[in-house]
Amino acid sequence: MLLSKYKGSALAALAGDCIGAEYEAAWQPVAYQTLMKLEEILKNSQAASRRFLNYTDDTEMAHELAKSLVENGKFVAKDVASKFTKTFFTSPPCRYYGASVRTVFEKLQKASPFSDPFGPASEQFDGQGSYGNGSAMRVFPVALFCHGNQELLEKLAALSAKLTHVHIDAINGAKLQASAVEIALSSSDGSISWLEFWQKLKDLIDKLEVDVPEKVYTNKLDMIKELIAREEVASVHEFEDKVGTGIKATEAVCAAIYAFLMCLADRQPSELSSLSKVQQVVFYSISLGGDTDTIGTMAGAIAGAFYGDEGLPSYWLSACEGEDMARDLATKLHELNEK
Ligand code: F2R
Ligand code: MG
Ligand code: MG
Ligand code: MG
Repeated sequence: MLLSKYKGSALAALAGDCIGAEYEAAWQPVAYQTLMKLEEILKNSQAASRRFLNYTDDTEMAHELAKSLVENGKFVAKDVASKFTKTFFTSPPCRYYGASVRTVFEKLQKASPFSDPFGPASEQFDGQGSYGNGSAMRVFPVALFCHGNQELLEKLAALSAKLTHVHIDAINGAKLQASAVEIALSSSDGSISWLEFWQKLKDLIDKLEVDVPEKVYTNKLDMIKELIAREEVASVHEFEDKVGTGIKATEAVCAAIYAFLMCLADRQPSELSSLSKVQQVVFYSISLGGDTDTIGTMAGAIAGAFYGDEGLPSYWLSACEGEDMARDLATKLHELNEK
């Protein structure tokens, strides 16, 4: 069962990125009908037209991080920085990296062989660091690598973030997202309520934000609880207004968590009822709009870790570039964790 959860996490993360990327530039809610139309296309697509959904920076960086953890059996900052940088400069334009992170890779490349892997990130935005969601979008392999060791998970989530993102919100976003995947790996459908899941995340963020004046995650998690608990489902516009779906880690990470918890609470839209639970989470997260590939990949990583890979249809996965790599890395991370 644990192997199914590892594969579920990596494969649903991939599907969330590949499917979400179809809508990322639209910056508006995605109608359920649009997503169900894509579902029909995927279901009926012939083998010849398979793998037409490209993954983006989210998956590319997650896979490089996973490869490094697998090859070294531990987190090696210079190696991850080297893999991120080499991939950035050799990947096709369809990866759509964040606008400012290029500067980090240019500086890392200039200072090769990566003598100061954390230096360039700490110079971003006049020393403030990036608060983009790039730290969290790629972090799920850390959760798979550290499963059962929360202290190590938080340490490696922070270190992997700091290679490109040193802003406290980006670091805490990576810790929160990785912890959500860990809670999902450690529990099962029926064994935990949405409120218990939420409470575990709230306890963590209370600890992480104890010295953070703004407490953005604390406030957004409280808002998420309020929205899920109330009778009327929030419109996507209300959600965008109160929590957000944008490029900030504080928005996209909370949106992914909201989508997962809404489905765990059985409050998913009836339009998606013919789908498996993992599919529902991925589609629901994308329907929120905004940074759809990133919200989709993070919601997918949590949902796949919770429900396993059984609910992921082969017609979804065979449409996605990177399926074999995702499967292989999940299997290797599982083997490593078993040792
Ligand atoms: N870049 C994209 N999507 C662009 C859409 C492309 C579209 N498909 C098309 O056809 O055109 N997606 C990817 O970027 C996000 C992850 O970004 P990351 O790695 O966090 O990058 P970066 O550059 O560090 O931050 C992103 C932007 O956030 C703003 N920002 C961050 N920190 C800031 C600060 N301290 N002060 C002010 N602004 C800050 C800047 O605008 C950055 O450029 C994911 O969505 C991934 O999918
Ligand atoms: Mg992306
Ligand atoms: Mg907004
Ligand atoms: Mg994105």
